[in-house]
Amino acid sequence: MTGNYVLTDARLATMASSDTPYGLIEDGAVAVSDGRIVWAGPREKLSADNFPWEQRSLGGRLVTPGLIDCHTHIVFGGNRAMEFEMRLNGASYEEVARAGGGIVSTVSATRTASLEDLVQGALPRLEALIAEGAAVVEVKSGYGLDLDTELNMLRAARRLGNLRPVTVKTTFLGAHATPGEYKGRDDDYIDQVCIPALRAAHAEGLVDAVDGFCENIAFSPAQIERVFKAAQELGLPVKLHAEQLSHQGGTALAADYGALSVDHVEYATEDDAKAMAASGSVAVILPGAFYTIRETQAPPIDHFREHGVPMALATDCNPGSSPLTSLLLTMNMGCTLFRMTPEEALAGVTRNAARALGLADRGQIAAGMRADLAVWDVETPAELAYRIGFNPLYTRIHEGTQ
Ligand code: DI6
Ligand code: FE
Repeated sequence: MTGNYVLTDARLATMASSDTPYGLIEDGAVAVSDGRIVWAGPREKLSADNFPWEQRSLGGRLVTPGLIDCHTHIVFGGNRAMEFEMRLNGASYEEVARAGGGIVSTVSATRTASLEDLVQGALPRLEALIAEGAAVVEVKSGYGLDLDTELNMLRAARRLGNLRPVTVKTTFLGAHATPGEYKGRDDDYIDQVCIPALRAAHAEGLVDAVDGFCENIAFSPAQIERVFKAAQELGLPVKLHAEQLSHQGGTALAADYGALSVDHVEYATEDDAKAMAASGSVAVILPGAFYTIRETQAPPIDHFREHGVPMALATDCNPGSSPLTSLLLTMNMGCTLFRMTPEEALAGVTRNAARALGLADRGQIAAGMRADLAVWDVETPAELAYRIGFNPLYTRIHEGTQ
């Protein structure tokens, strides 16, 4: 289905601002024209005169905005199942590292992969996300850590968006880790590799946003700030992995730079929440990583609520700390592990995820938005977050095309 049409007999969880939870419209209709929503509301108010187009009944099914995974690392070489197994057989962190495990193993597998290998490796992960209703997926670099491979990762991400009916947003994450050849010389890596690679990637039109990993095992706020300054010079928005394992002050820095989002944030404080509220940054909650590394410090959801910080939820799909390709399971984890409400969980993979990517015309069912829709075989929106390991997607529409 494409072109101009009207969807009827639909229960709409519009996620648009409204007095009703989920912006719910019980017996709704959506008019779509050339990939955009031109009208959405109660069916009784739909005038056939205005939209004399083909009508399609959805049989009372639930319709949500197409889902958005606003934080992924789906492009990488190899996998880390071997170290997962080693650890569960009692190997220590050092033994895993000595066997070539950890992030360095992904970096070497990514460096030896061709562009085509990277695309083919990522496709099943992307397809798993799409199969659960994703219409927009963000993809980060950060496993190349040299100029050529960082660019190759981003080219692979762009190609994924051409191969499948999904919108891919790319994020440069050169400041993810220091590669072996720069061991002990983090500052040199930032100045000699990361920032030049960012400029080269931007010159090739490969960068929608710039990210970093601010952590005691990664980069300091001062090092991240140099990357943010380079992003600012290029006119690119920033976001940051911050306060995941400890409190380093990355959130305050990101807020100072008007970050689109601050991600992980388990160790963020109330002051961090206030700074994020003031800068309009989204808190991107990543329960897959929390679960996988068996973290015990939950993000300060109450502070985010209290200070009006919008919360998104994302898979953080990566081979080490979150080999997760299900947004529905991510929603369930956000509710069960962090006590987010099912409505917050759905907002987290729609409206607020769009905002975390700086996308003003996605994540809601309303006139003017892109026609990204997910149609579900469920009665209530809470069922999406409630069930575990079940996919009730009936169909998905991306930019007006089914
Ligand atoms: N935070 C994480 O948990 C991952 N990266 C990041 O910035 C870890 C990535 C990996 O182990 O491959
Ligand atoms: Fe991440």
